[in-house]
Amino acid sequence: MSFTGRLPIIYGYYKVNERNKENATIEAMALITALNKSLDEASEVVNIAKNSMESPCSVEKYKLNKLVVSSNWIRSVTLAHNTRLVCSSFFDDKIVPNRDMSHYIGKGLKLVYTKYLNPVRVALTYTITDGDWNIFATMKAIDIFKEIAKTDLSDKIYVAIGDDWLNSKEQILFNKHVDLSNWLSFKSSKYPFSILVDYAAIEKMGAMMWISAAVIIILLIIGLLGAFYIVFTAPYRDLKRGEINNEFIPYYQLITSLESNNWYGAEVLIRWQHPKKGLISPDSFIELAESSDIIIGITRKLMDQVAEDLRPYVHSFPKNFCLSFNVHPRHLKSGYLLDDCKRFLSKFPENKIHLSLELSERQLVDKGGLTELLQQIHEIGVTVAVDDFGTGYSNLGYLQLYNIDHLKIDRMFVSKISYMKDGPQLIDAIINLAKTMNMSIVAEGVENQDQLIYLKKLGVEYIQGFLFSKPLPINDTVNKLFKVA
Ligand code: G
Ligand code: G
Ligand code: MN
Repeated sequence: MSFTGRLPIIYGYYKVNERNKENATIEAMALITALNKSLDEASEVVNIAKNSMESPCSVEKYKLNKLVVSSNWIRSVTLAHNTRLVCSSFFDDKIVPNRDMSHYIGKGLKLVYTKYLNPVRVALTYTITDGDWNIFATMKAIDIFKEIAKTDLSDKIYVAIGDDWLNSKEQILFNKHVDLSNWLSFKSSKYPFSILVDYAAIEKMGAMMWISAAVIIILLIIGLLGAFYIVFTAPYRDLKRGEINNEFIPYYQLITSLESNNWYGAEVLIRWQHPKKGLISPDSFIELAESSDIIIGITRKLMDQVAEDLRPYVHSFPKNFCLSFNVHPRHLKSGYLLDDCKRFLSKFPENKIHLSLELSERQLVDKGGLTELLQQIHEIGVTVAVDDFGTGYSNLGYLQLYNIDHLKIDRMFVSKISYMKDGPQLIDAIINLAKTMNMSIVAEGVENQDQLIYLKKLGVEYIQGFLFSKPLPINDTVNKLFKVA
């Protein structure tokens, strides 16, 4: 049965069996109609053949042959005196005269095996008796079962004639002792036969179909879940692969010190050197990375890569060159951050490098247990910056609580400078706040002279932005640092 043929099964076991029961009834009724029709023909043929009783076979044989040829179902018609062959459309009475025909002769209907209906082995005979005479017609079992044999139910349907049952495989089952209580039985109103249907077997078949449908559905669900898993976790798995293959690389955005008129340091900004998609900006992947602990591994590897990048040049760096990393709260909570910082610093000569951690403003609020960690971090000379200041919550208590060293003014405030020159600006308040709290100030996103002049006037020391440097790969960073054209 095809898959779509099986689909209705999902309506349940009960429905399946109801449907099978209905189908079995339809098949059985069709079989009764077909068998009645062929027996009508047999009855007609033997009644005509009866007229040949008195004449010699040499004359009548031709008539018998004609009867058979012009019928649909009848394969032979035979006249016997008692059980002895007298004349037949099939048997040659001259070669085997007086042959015993009792095997074929029944009371009305009979199922017989016959070697004469080659290659078919089972025939159904229909006999009428007239005095000492028996006249019978034969039909092929295959002709009767032809249609039924094509259906699902063929092996559960039988034609019962007395104690003999005919199945669709052309076998006669004798004396079948079966408890018929769970069988369907249909009796012909015209001839002495019934159609029996093994309903228990049909129920079993229904159960099997139901189970196979359930299995198909379960497999389908598993397949779908698998597909969803593959589709939805693909970006994460790609990220993991990227981490393993060291595809995350540092870019450096140099920060200028207006006091020393030299480079103060650089912010490390991650990039993904993807083997298929090329260079990817963090906007496309950092959120996913930060949604699990993978951000910790990625950041740690990034720190290692930065150390490796810069170690050859560190002797020529301005004193206390500041390297700042963006650090996620997961990393803070992980318990590894302090060690990661120590490891980073250990790769450089003492006092050559100054490590700073950028924590975004909104990540600092309500993080229990942070005070101690930040104190330990300070103790090893690492400083802490609040990133994107002014975009998060306005609770300022934590600036003091955590002893924050630097305040990075978000570029949103810097970008407004050139448009609103008159009167006090929000950025003035932020700068005043930072000064009051003894924090150094880094202005982000400085793109033009107007902004630079304004910030300088307000006493901002550190400038980060495209005006001085875009985020650059290591080679360009080194070239810019040492002013190589
Ligand atoms: O580098 P870019 O200019 O595209 O930076 C976009 C955003 O990605 C910034 O908000 C920056 O804070 C963030 N970002 C860049 N590098 C890192 C990193 O190494 N770790 C984390 N957590 N965020 C980063
Ligand atoms: O971690 P943080 O959100 O501060 O990252 C700085 C972001 O600002 C990076 O995406 C960096 O590329 C971007 N940036 C740095 N300088 C400028 C600038 O002058 N103009 C603009 N539009 N973006 C900048
Ligand atoms: Mn930052």
